[in-house]
Parts: sequence; structure tokens; C-alpha cells
Amino acid sequence: MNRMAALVVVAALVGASCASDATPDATTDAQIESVETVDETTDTETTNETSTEDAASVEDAAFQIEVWADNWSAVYVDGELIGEDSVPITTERSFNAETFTFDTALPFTIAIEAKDFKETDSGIEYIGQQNQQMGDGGIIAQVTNLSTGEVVAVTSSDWKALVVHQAPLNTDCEDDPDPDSTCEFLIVETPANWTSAEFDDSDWASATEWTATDVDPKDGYNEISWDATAQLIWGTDLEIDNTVLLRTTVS
Ligand SMILES: [Ca+2]
Ligand SMILES: [Ca+2]
Repeated sequence: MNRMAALVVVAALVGASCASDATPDATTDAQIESVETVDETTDTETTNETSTEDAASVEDAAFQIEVWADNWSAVYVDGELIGEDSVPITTERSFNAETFTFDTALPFTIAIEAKDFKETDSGIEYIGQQNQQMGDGGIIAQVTNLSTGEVVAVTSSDWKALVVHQAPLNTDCEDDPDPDSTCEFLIVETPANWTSAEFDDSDWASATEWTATDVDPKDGYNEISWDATAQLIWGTDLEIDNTVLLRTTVS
């Protein structure tokens, strides 16, 4: 039994030795191959540059997205930031509409980071003032194909939503003199690559639709001619859901 055990140990050592000898060679071969592959790719791209650009210009179309958010938003198309609210989220009572344009081909994925203003992680605003309160959020957006004038996407409960900042969880802290010491909050880690087309949002909730009476949209909202199907959306709670990630795919 001891001899067998010893043989197994030797065999294992030999195996490990072979593996450690073989690994650097294999790695080197792979590295050389990958360098060659890069060269080939570069050559191919150079050769086909003109025809690739022609194909892209035929397929891409110009789109615009109009957004009104209480209070701030950043818009991504297929993982690329195409615009963000020109008024910083650090501005209390920031209500304004934004229009961003982009060129792409169908299908594409729109991802929006939407933030309700909060003075601190307590979720409270106007801290220490007469009107100290939980702020509330809300966002509406529509995407138009600029060549055809067709509205190709609007915010609705078809969008997926992930709330990544909630506060206050204990809403009875709203009027406390020091809400930072009494209000509880929940921060969810923002998933990596959540703005990309490939990101799997199947376990996200559906966005919640809210009425204009609920959200009371202010400055900038009436400057946009909203499609009748465009809905104000947010998480399930306009007040305590402070940062919401939103996604949809346009096809
Ligand atoms: Ca809030
Ligand atoms: Ca707000």
C-alpha cells in the first residue's frame, strides 16, 4: 500500500513537472499566434476600410432621444455615453429637458441612469430648512428616427429597472433634526457592463408607470411634444427610490 501511494505521489510530481515545463512553451506559442492574428486583423481592416465605411453609412441612421428627468439622467446607447443632464445632480430643484442625438443601426439598447436629488445618503433634501423632506423622482423619454420622424421607443413599463439607491428606508425619520444619524439607506452595487447590449437584465423588475399627477413634472417637460404612448416611469416608490437604472432594446 505504501509503495502504491508513493507511486501515485511520483506520478503526480511527474505530471506537475510536465505541466510546468509545457505551460510556458504553450503560452509562448499562443502569444506568438495571437500576435500573428492581430497583424492579420490589422491588414484585413486596412484592406477593407473603404467598403466597411460604406456599409456602415448605409445601415446607420440618425436618432434623437428627448428626456425629462426629476432630477438628473445619463443616457447610454449600446454601452456608450451619448449625453447627460447639463445641470449637475448636486443642484436642488433641477428640472430640465435634454435632447441628445446619435447614429446607430437597429437593434440597439438604451440604458439610462436616473437620479432623484438627495442631499445625503439619508435621502432627505432641504435638511434643516422649513421644507425638509424626502424628494421624489420620475423620468420620461422618447426616441425618434430623424430620417423618418417615427418615434421608435418611449418609456413605459416595458423597460427594465434596477433601483440601486433607496433612502430613507425608515420614512418616519423624514423630519428628524439630524437625518444622517437616523435615516437608513440601501445601496446596491451597480452591475458591471449594465449599459451594454449584451447585459442580461432578465432578473430586473419592470419599470413602474406613474401619472403626471403623481410626478408633477416641472420646467422643461412642456417644451417637448411627447408621444401619447410615452409614460413617466420610475421604481415602485417615487420617494425612496433615489437612483434607478433603466434599460430597453429598440428593434
Ligand atoms: Ca427621494
Ligand atoms: Ca426630486
